Amino acid sequence: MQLYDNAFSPFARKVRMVLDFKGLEYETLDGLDLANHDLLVAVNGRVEVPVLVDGELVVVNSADIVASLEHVYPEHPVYPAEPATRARARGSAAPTTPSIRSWSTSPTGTSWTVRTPCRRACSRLPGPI
Ligand SMILES: N[C@@H](CCC(=O)N[C@@H](CS)C(=O)NCC(=O)O)C(=O)O
Repeated sequence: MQLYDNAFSPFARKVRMVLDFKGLEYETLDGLDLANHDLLVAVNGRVEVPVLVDGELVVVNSADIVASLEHVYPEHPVYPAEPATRARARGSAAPTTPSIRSWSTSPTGTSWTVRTPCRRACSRLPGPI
């Protein structure tokens, strides 16, 4: 299993925490390292980390990666079993993910990334932090 990762990405960190909790073995690749840019583009047209590659399965977006891991590797569950609690747990992550203003590094430099709630538009404010 291969994780397109980045040390500064809270989304990638979330996926690493789940992989570690489940005791799964994986390799990491810094997807935001310029040297790996083409590799990242090939697996995620949004050019974002994290991306999980598990054989033929390629999953992007941290919440979807966690859901996929939970489905494929149900041992050591990270979601509550009880449906209402599970729905609340999953829903609690949803409002923060699309609108987060994150510090991010990329092949084009370090920037603030602002995402709109619909996640269709993404603009960058100029200048490094
Ligand atoms: N909704 C996505 C957000 C992923 C995201 O924003 N990743 C940032 C790093 S924290 C990224 O790869 N940005 C690309 C860039 O800065 O060029 C998720 O939950 O995985």
